[in-house]
Amino acid sequence: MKIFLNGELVKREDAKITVFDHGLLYGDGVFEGIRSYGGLIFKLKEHLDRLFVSAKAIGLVIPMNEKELADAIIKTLKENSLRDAYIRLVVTRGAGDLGLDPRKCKRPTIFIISDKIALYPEEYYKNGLEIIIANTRRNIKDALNPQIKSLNYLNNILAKIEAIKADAEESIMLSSDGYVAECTGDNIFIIKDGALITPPLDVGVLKGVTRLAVINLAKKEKIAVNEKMIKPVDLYAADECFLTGTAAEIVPVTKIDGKSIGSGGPGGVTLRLLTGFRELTKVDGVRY
Ligand code: PXG
Repeated sequence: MKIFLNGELVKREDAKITVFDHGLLYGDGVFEGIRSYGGLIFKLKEHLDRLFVSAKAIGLVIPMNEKELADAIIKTLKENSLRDAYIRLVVTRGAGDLGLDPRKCKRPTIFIISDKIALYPEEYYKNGLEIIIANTRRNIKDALNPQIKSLNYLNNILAKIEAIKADAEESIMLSSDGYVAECTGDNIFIIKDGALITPPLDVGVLKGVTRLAVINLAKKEKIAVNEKMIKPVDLYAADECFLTGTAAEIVPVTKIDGKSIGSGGPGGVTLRLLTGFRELTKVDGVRY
């Protein structure tokens, strides 16, 4: 396996960065998780755009432009002969000293890891996930805006640990004022009376690439979409529920906090959207 590291493709065992990298010392950096399907990189521009938005928000100037990063991703995929891949693109503040001061970091570290995609177990799609609402609240926007896909994922990891302890597959995180925000690595949707509902970005959630693809897919299929505030009680009363993310695609949720959602199995609208989404991944992407 070859890793793209600061402009070069190096062997996995040689892909090393210093312990003084602020990505490691402070979680000071940004990243993207991208996927390719049969030689097509899905929504590459959307991911790169989001990376630059995240970087700008933390005052990090990426020393490569979008075209150069896209070329680097393609080069890495080709070098590893990957057609169906998971791509992790990371940009850190770079090597600095032991203080927080980002000015001490002279050059951002850029790396790209590509690997075979580890698919979610088929039973998740057949039977749906059992998830919980975590006690850990999502970061508040005024502290660390969840729209920044930063290397600082402790907030999400704490909620993930709650899920693991509860023997659940995922955690829903609420905003500080108690509205449904998102899961630890996925956005959330419910279906009520045939309409799709998802929390607005304002609640403090990541602007998921899959989220937007699903919203557009639903509109095309004449399914109403409402971005509005969701309370836990609305979740329990939903007809259907699903999560969206690059790794998950669209995965049904059949139980929340031990309560069955809808019929207790994956819902019809969810499955219809999943079929549509998988069709999209076969045709919509950057070919390499
Ligand atoms: N919310 C959060 C907090 C995320 O980290 C999403 C929503 C979904 O966004 P996208 O753009 O992927 O639709 C994410 C993304 C993994 C993995 O390995 C997680 C993500 C992306 C790719 C892989 O668990 N999370």
